[in-house]
Amino acid sequence: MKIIHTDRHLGHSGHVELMNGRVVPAFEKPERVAMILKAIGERNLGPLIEPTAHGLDPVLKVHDANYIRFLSTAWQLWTEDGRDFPALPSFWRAPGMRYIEPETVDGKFAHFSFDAGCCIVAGTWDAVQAAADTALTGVDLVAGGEKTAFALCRPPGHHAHQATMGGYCFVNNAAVAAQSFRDRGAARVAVLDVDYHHGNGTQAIFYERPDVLVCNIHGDPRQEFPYFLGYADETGAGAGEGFNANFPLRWGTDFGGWSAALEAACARVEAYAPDVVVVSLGVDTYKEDPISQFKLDSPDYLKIGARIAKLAKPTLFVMEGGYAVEAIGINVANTLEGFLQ
Ligand code: Q9C
Ligand code: ZN
Repeated sequence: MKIIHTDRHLGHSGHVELMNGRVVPAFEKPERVAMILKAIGERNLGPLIEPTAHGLDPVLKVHDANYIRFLSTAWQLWTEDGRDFPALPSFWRAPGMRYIEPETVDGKFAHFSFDAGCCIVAGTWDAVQAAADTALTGVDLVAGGEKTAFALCRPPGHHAHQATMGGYCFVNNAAVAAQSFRDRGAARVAVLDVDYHHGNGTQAIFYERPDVLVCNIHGDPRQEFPYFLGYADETGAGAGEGFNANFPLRWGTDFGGWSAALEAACARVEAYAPDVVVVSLGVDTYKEDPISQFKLDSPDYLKIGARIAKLAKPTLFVMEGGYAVEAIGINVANTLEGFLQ
């Protein structure tokens, strides 16, 4: 399996987030990728290849132009006022307020974000573009006939909406990939999101469309971020009714409960008969994850990979979350190895 990777993610570093009301170093950090590369190398899972440049057109098929313009200029706007430290929003819109893009930098950060999880530094935009190119290069490989590929995207993407960043995500790499598969001739694409957190952005982007099935297994939003999407009664709308499936699970869920949800999600994917599957691969379901509350253990990821392989579809893995840096490489490599066996 080819692994698509570039060191351009390293520019997105030295950033911060809010944890329990305090400013702390970001959990979503470059060391995550280093550990994944180390484990992949030790297992000989496949060659590393560099992403190729795809430009912004495929990104603009799922994101608003005003939002992408903001992302591309945010650091400049932040620093031209003399701020030489990482950029964070500290205002947000409440329901009932106007949807208007303000002129000033703090107003724009408020307009285009839903939390303080998307800190922007000098190298963030380049890393975000590189992550989208990484996913799109994976699409090239799988649309070109490879059975599978792993897009080692960083930063992750599944929390990003059409015009909103949040949850460490700026551009929705998996959604960009799913749309690109459609544009390259796939009639039906299934997104299977196994990250601990609900993939609210991916769900929202495809919610009214029947051509992309979105299935999510995640922490119950009554307890867990992103809180306001990911409930079981969200089944799609309009032409997309019936093409969204959520499997929320309570804090403390172990592999017994989690794998039952995976089986149900895989049954939905099989009934849909997609041409291709995009897996939003987060391993923050791991028992030692510092911000998550499920109880999966490292050997469980071999079984997850094997169950996804049983779908017997061309499959693009897109990296999402996972913050237990010591184990993230083992857990990702186990998933891919379980798939390949
Ligand atoms: N500051 C992904 O896994 N809230 N994103 C964390 C601690 C946001 C996770 C609370 C979690 C976002 C891609
Ligand atoms: Zn996550």
